[in-house]
Amino acid sequence: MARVLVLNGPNLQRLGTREPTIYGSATLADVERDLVAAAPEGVEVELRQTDDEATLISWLHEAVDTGSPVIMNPAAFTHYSYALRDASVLVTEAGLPLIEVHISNPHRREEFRHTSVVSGVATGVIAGLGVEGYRLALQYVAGRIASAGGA
Ligand code: CA2
Repeated sequence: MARVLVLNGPNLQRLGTREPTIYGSATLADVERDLVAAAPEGVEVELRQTDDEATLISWLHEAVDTGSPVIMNPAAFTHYSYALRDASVLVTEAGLPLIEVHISNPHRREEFRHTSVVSGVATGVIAGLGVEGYRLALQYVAGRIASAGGA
């Protein structure tokens, strides 16, 4: 059984409760339900959220240690956390995919959101497709797992 970690950064536990014009009305629990339902046989999805940078970094270390592919919405950490970038490098250097997901398209928003310090070290980036972006990321990751022969 391969495990995919779906990691979410600060304030995303509030998803679905405000700013619906930007983020839609789905909650993180809805996203989790959708991903678990979409996961092919042999792929387990574990969704987590934290407001704490150190915790998010420790989860990336855990991904390296357990060989788990990562789908990550770093939220506001995206724009300034060099520590998160460094931890993301560890994931991709271990040969594991790390897909950066944003619900909104940060490039259509305020200037400070136009910079991602994570994108340059991520395997790929999905932005602006709403919460569907998580499922598209899972589809890609599941394909990578399958072509690697599972695990
Ligand atoms: O578009 C995204 O997914 C973001 O990563 C969301 C972050 C924002 O800082 C990034 O620039 C883009 C904000 C997460 C806040 O989450 C909430 C969503 C809805 C309601 C309340 C909080």
